[in-house]
Amino acid sequence: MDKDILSQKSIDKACQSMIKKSEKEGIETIWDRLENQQPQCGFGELGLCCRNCLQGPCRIDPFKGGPQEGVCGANADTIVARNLLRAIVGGTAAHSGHAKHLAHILAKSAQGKYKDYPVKDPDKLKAVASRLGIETEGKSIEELAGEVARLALEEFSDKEGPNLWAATTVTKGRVETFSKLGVVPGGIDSAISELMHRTHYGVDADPVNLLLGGIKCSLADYAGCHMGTDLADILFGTPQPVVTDANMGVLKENAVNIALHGHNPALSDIIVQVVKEMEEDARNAGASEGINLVGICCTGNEVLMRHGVPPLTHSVSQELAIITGVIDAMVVDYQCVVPSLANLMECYHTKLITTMPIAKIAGAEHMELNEENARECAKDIIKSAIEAYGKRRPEKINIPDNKCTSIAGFSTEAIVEALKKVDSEDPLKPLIDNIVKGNILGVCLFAGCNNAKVPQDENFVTMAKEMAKNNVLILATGCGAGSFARHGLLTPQATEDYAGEGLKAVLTAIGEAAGLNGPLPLILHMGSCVDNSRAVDIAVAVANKLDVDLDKLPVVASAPEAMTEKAISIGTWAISGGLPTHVGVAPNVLGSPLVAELLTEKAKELVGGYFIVETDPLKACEKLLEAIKERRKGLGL
Ligand code: SF4
Ligand code: MSK
Repeated sequence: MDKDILSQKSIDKACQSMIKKSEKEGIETIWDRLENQQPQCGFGELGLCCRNCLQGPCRIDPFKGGPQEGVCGANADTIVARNLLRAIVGGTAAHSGHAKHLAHILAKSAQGKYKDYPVKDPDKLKAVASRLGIETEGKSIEELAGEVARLALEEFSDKEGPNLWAATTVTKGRVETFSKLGVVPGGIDSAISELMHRTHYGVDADPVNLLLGGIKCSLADYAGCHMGTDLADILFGTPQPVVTDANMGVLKENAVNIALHGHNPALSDIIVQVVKEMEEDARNAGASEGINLVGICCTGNEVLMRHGVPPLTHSVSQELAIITGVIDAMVVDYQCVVPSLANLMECYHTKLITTMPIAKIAGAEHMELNEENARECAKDIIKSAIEAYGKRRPEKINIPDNKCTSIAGFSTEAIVEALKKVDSEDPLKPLIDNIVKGNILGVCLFAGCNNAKVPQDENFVTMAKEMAKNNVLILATGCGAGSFARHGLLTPQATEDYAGEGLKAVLTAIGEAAGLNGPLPLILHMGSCVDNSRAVDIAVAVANKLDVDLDKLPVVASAPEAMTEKAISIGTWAISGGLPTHVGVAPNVLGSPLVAELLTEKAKELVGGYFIVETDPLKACEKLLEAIKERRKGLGL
């Protein structure tokens, strides 16, 4: 295949070699299906197609020559806004569904019913409990866990008053702004159902009111993300820096390779815990190197952050993992798991194992997680992978040798710990001083997915290098962080190679003080998609210390290859939190100039943050740097 065509699909060399292999073997991948879909529907792209009732589907003519209203009279603004809101509600349901699952586990753990899920981080449990206003003195860990879990589950209900996970984790200024706009969410499930209600046939038809509803639901999404992070840390431990390798070169021909994929650590963490007990079985089955766990997408991020499980690949390249011919089982929970994986089972020996009752795939084997007996379930799944090892097809095996060192595990707590090495009394001071002095121009959080419409990783890598050159401190989560891992950007060497002088000096000073004998990595990997909440915690701490609100900080966000509904809900809470937020893929809102203007301009007056839509990565950097400089000016820096 032509090299240019290849790099239009992915700039990751390992992925490129597997794309070539798939072509040779006549196997269809995500990029082929994207091509088969061309031309994609222009109405859909612009957000101008509505099928919210059986009188539709209705389409609005963007060129004004045809109908300007659907059968019910809904115009372009209403239809575009409603469609956007239905994406936000999808994202919110997914993030908070993940958090609710963990809350149930914590509740049962506290009752002594889920023995395999003891509290791993009692300090985090106490910190979360205190933040929520729970008295911690004189209570056992089980009592506290029970109270936190009960409160967490109440946060989904039709409760009165603000959602605690949102209200207790942002600045006072944000709470005031949200209250003034009437967008403070109560229960998360209530926010979800309210948004489904108001986007139903014949309910909310005012685009401004609709978008305010979208902001409210996105704040419920934020609450769900933060709860997801908190509860995962309580149950599985708060991440600390770990060193590992990333990319497909981590696969081992002589080991049983098991890929952990999806989002929730509820099963994957247990698999990591029991894998040692199964090594002997693997060796007896002929796998001389035992069992090799690897991660994909955000489940991969969860086990990378807490256990150093090597990240294999992400998002659009998940099919390519199977095409290596050595993945014996791909164990999936939920979210971002493409159904096409099952098609590959015809050509490869890999077992695709679904594990959640809400996420089955026709053609996959279903081995459901039973939390009452999680370790046994995990062992059964590993046994199944060992069986599959014996069915490998040697002629199909081709492991790319690309891999690079990666450092991950930068939870908020770990970052504060590293800063304490510089100033034990006042850990945020070195960070703030360097922002004030201009050694650090600002902070950028890179988040979100890969998207088959964008050459995989190209926007992430181009933008990170450019922002770092301009002395912007970079945080990353989700598949974006995975992309940086696969391209060697989560290393001290990347700091040497790409950081501007000011940033390099700061990362070196902190790294040396932390005993690393060199700088911190160029980019700090903070975890999975829900862990964007960790980045908010840092920004909120800095804002509180400076006594300004979040919308005054030189902090920006970017999802340069955004894809899922979850990315849309996160982007919406990021702008609501006051951040200029870049998206590198045009969202389906351009059919309404009014909605587009509300999101990219008017939002600034309402919440301080706003969307920047720019598909060119270098131009996007210019705009983000401009936004950072404007904020610095506002602070008198
Ligand atoms: Fe058409 Fe209105 Fe029904 Fe949408 S809700 S499909 S615009 S009639
Ligand atoms: S997994 S939501 S493709 S980041 Fe969180 Fe990656 Fe996006 Fe899924």
